[in-house]
Amino acid sequence: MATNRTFTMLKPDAIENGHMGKIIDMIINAGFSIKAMKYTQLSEAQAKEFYAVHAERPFYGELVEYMTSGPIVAAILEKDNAVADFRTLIGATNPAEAAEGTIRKAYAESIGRNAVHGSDSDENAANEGVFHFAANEIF
Ligand code: IDP
Ligand code: MG
Repeated sequence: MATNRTFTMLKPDAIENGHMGKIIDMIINAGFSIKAMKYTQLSEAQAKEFYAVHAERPFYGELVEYMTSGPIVAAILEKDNAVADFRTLIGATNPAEAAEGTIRKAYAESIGRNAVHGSDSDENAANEGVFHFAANEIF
């Protein structure tokens, strides 16, 4: 995957709260194009593997439980400077600290239930994309 791509998930709280369409609209309006997308639910094993980097953190169990609690939308997005620009669009992890106009400011419930995931590096974006999508699902 080229470095102009990032990976996102609309998390279970965003779907539950009916924000799927509005968040996808914000993403497209910010200039990202959708290269892959699916509506799915993570298994416990998938959520544990996806967030393995946080395995030692006190919130890991809660995070896995939350991320498997309902459907998500997974997507690969393309734009110049995708990883950094998408982190700017989603805002800080804690919505109390997220800037006006960001997705988390508008839709996150809390630091844990924060509506959306965004990759933190080109390397992780590539790995996370491959984790969720087969080659023939990426355009
Ligand atoms: P990020 O999603 O902004 O990159 P990370 O630090 O990578 O934030 O944490 C991954 C996810 O773990 C967060 O998006 C959030 O859902 C959850 N999380 C992070 N910190 C906390 C916390 O202090 N309490 C509960 N959940 C947290
Ligand atoms: Mg992160």
